[in-house]
Amino acid sequence: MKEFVISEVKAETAILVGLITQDQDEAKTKEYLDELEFLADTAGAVTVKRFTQKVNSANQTTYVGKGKLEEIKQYIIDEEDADREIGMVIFDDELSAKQIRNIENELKVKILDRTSLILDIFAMRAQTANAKTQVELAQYRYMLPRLQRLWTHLERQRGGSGSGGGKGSVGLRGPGETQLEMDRRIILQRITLLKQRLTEIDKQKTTQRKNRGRMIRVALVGYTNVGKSTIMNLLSKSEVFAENKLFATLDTTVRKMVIDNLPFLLADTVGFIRKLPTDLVDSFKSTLDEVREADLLVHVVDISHPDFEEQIKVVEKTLSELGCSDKPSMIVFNKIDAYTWVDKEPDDLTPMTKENVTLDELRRTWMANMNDSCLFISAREKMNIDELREVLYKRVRELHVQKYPYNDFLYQDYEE
Ligand SMILES: Nc1nc2c(ncn2[C@@H]2O[C@H](COP(=O)(O)OP(=O)(O)OP(=O)(O)O)[C@@H](O)[C@H]2O)c(=O)[nH]1
Ligand SMILES: [Mg+2]
Repeated sequence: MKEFVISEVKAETAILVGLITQDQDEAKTKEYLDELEFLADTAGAVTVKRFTQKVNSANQTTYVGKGKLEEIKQYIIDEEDADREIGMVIFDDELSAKQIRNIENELKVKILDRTSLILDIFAMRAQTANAKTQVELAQYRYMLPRLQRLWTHLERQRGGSGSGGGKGSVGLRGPGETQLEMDRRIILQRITLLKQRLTEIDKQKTTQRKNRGRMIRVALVGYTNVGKSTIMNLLSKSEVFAENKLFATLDTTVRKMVIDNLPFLLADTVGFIRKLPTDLVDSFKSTLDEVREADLLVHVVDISHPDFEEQIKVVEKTLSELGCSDKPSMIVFNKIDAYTWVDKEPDDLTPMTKENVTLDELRRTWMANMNDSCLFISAREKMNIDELREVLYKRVRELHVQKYPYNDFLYQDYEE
């Protein structure tokens, strides 16, 4: 099978490419590329250069315009001449088969896009059979339309050339085509098998979940790298892997928690990210079941991140795609220790920007917006953790009484 796009990323160098469009101004593109660089770093690639281009929309055949592609090509050649090999070029948006093929032909290096890079990280992170199966399925789903389009294109070439022996198809027809068709069939078979496997795992998980008894289920959700696992570890004294990399968590971990005699379940889940295709989210269905079946969502936000407001929107959008918009929820603003702002002098009359907002002002605004159902903590510095426990206890208890009115535990508690 031809290995394209999805390939191992070692300690190589990378060039990043993004577009500045009507929907994505220069500042936004910079933020996206910062994130893409972080993703590349997580995958083990060092970014050496960024290219951006102002356009109305992405070029259908080469993503960037011809001139820009030429510029990138020249850069790669110059670097190679100076003995600095460029390992790959990573594009910030998902590329079509056609775009990949054209760009690859031109640049002659490995081409990745945001999606294949994320999938690469997922593949690296996957630990359990469940996660591995989900990632493999997602990778094939990514590959299939790209193969298919390649194949349709050859098919059309043959059709146009009359009785099969026409020009343009020499060397491509026959074995080439069969090979692609075979690849496609193998991938389809593999997808079916993986889906069956996931259904099996799903069944087991559903049984496991049923056996969990009458307990309220709380899920930590949020953008990647906001501190979900750190909070999980702190609250449950468990040892979930947490680090300053994107997608440290791929598998859900569920821990039984007890606060003041009240037992409930706390789940740590995979982080969300921008520009993640919906069908990819779908591959992680069983991971996300924990979110779907939760009674309470604790949305964790990294308040020290300059884009935290957009991250909140992305998470809310993903949650609504999962049909979870109406669930009881609360927001936990984490990393208050790392929040910074620029103080304005009293006589400074330039307009306030978001960099000038103090933590207190931010807190007041959000408390008002959210009817007080938000909290400000630092999981790392253990600030306001008792408050978090208290609020969690209160919310879980309310939900518990609603859901299991005849629970023995609560009766006991009431008599006290
Ligand atoms: N400054 C600061 N850093 C924190 C805080 N909480 C977590 N971190 C750091 O943020 C990074 C990400 O933390 P994780 O707990 O792995 O985040 P996550 O949300 O589980 O991330 P994914 O699993 O990748 O989605 C780690 O380096 C943590 O040490 C905090 O309160 N303050
Ligand atoms: Mg995590």
